[in-house]
Amino acid sequence: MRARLAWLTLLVACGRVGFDPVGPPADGPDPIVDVARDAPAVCPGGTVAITAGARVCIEELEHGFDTWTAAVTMCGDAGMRLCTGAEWVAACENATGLVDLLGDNWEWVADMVDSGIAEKRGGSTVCTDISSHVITDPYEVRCCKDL
Ligand SMILES: [Ca+2]
Repeated sequence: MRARLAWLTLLVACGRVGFDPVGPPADGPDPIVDVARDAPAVCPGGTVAITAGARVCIEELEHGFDTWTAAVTMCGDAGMRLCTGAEWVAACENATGLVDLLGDNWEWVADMVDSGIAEKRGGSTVCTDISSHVITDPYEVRCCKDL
């Protein structure tokens, strides 16, 4: 009897046995068998995982010069999006394996500074340096994807 009580106490402590006055959701997944939710996410090939508030995958290589609007479209067509300035800086300060990120040509990021003017990064040797330019001129592009 004491062993059964100890076992039951352990199950309750682990959340395997309990009292649910409401009951499970009518159409929701069973939390015990929903293992996919906890499966580790992996960045696609050619990208590196960074933490910029949330976990994000950023491309290792930049793309050639394009307008800001074309950059948004290109990243979207690849199932990604243009990196935000914060993501770009986080990658610059913490990630390894990224090519031509700093001290190279400027790269568009998603942030708009004003109507028709967007932010760009990477054209200096300091990660936090920022520039902006009219979106119709071409600069390099690097895409991100939520992890
Ligand atoms: Ca670059």
